[in-house]
Amino acid sequence: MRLAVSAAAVLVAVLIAASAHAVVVHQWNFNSVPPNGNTSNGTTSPNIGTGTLSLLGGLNLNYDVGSSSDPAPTDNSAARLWAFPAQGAGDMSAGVQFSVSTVGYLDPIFTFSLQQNDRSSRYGAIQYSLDGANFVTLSFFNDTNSASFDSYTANLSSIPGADNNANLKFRILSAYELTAKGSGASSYATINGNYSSGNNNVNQPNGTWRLDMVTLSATAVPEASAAWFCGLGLAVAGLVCGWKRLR
Ligand SMILES: [Ca+2]
Ligand SMILES: [Ca+2]
Ligand SMILES: [Ca+2]
Repeated sequence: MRLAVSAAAVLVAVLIAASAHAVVVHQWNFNSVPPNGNTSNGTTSPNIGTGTLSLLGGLNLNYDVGSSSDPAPTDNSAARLWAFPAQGAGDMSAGVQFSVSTVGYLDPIFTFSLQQNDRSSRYGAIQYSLDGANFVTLSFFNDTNSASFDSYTANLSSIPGADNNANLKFRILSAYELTAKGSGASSYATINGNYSSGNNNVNQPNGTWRLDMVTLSATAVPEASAAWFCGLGLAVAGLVCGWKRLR
């Protein structure tokens, strides 16, 4: 009996190892469905999964050319965030929030591609929430090339509360230089030193961020382990029944 249990445990371990790879659970590529050949329109509905997006701090959203990290061959849009707060106001309040349930999944990793124009805040923060209400700042980022989309990652695989969590949320927020660096100005800093907030003017663009390929990857809770525990429960029940019958 003990030998059979050990063999079964080894088999289950092998099955779990074989099935434990990250998959995309939620993703936003912001591209029109179906493609319509116009990158100035798109959608905030996820192309994978059931997550939701919301804007924070009075931001507006429209669409512009997307990131090269998006494999879409045509009609690749990014979400263009604009109407950021005035200089010296609204530190860590303006940005975008993603609700990304991990029910049935472990070890979530949140990634996105972001282009920050040269009149926007070069500093930003990535926050997460396990209860959907209280947010923790995980890291800050500092853009050094306003022309490029850059990839950012928030890895929550070492935070057990992020697993199998219906309330998991992430925020990407603009931040003061002092908040992000721990030194410098208590206001927004840009790459060219010319911060510009408020509504967008096409001829004199204000600060904008372009966001694309927002992705929540995670590992499915191994079904093999659930089957194993179920089988173990039946085996124990059988032994108890058998033992009672013998008495
Ligand atoms: Ca896109
Ligand atoms: Ca489009
Ligand atoms: Ca950049």
